[in-house]
Amino acid sequence: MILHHYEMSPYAEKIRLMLGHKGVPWQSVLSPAQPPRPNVDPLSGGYRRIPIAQIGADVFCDTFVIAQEVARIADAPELDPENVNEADAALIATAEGEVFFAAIGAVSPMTLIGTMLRTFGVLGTIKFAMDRARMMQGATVKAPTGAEAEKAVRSFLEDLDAKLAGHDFLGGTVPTLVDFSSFHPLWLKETTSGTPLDPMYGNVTRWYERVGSIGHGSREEEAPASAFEAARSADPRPLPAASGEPDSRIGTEVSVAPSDYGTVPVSGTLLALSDTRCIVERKTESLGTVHVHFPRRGFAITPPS
Ligand SMILES: N[C@@H](CCC(=O)N[C@@H](CS)C(=O)NCC(=O)O)C(=O)O
Repeated sequence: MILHHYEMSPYAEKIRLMLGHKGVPWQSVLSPAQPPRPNVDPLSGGYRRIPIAQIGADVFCDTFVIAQEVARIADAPELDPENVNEADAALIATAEGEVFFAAIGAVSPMTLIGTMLRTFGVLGTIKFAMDRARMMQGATVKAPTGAEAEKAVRSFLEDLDAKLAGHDFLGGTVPTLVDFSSFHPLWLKETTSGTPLDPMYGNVTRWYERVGSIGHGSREEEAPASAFEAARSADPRPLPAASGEPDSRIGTEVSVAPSDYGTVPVSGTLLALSDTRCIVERKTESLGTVHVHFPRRGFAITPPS
């Protein structure tokens, strides 16, 4: 698996830890923290968010489908988002929704600016802030700030602390998807604020240490050209067998885009649709035929824009 990511990306951290946990060797192709991303756009067709994973000429957008691929490669059904129970699904939705956005809003603006300046420099900080402001314009999610954000993080920590009493992991004795999905928003808060988690939540801080120490496993740096070559020299894998009533959109040109934020559409021919995934074919001059996989949930499939 090739992972297109940047170091500071919390969603990428979720996948890096899953790969490390399962000992799946992976190739890392680093992306800039904001578009333009000529290093990965030719593969995805312009999908705006990070991470993106790739196996040959199959490209996976969003950690829902990436986690499914890791689960498949590692034969680890406990990492597949389709297998989570209702309580874990609710916790994941809170972690990756409200808490993910609150994690930034809960950090004081001065601290945030300091972190950005150290990471991106002055010009980079201005560009980054403008990019993220643009990305959130028209977004259907709203990022809480100040006291509201702090309250959301605190209430999540309290909930986690109670759930972790007497357990090493949220999933019990071994880490499961709910652990990685709950970890990365707190990692975002810790890395942007430069402050460790509140030690008052002892179960959480011990668990956080445990999950963080899993590490990234066998990671190898690659240049974007190697990822392009991997796509060019492979055929997309066979499509999953169709089930149920055929959808009249199969075989037509469509645009697929996230419906919440970073809503840049990817266009191509709709090849396959299941309850949870859609696959779009892109015929490209430089890389040949590429299949791009998206989750159904949180994504809109529309006639091409
Ligand atoms: N639902 C997406 C969310 C991904 C996401 O929000 N990623 C952030 C970085 S961690 C992002 O793409 N931010 C804008 C960007 O990097 O351009 C997933 O699970 O992959």
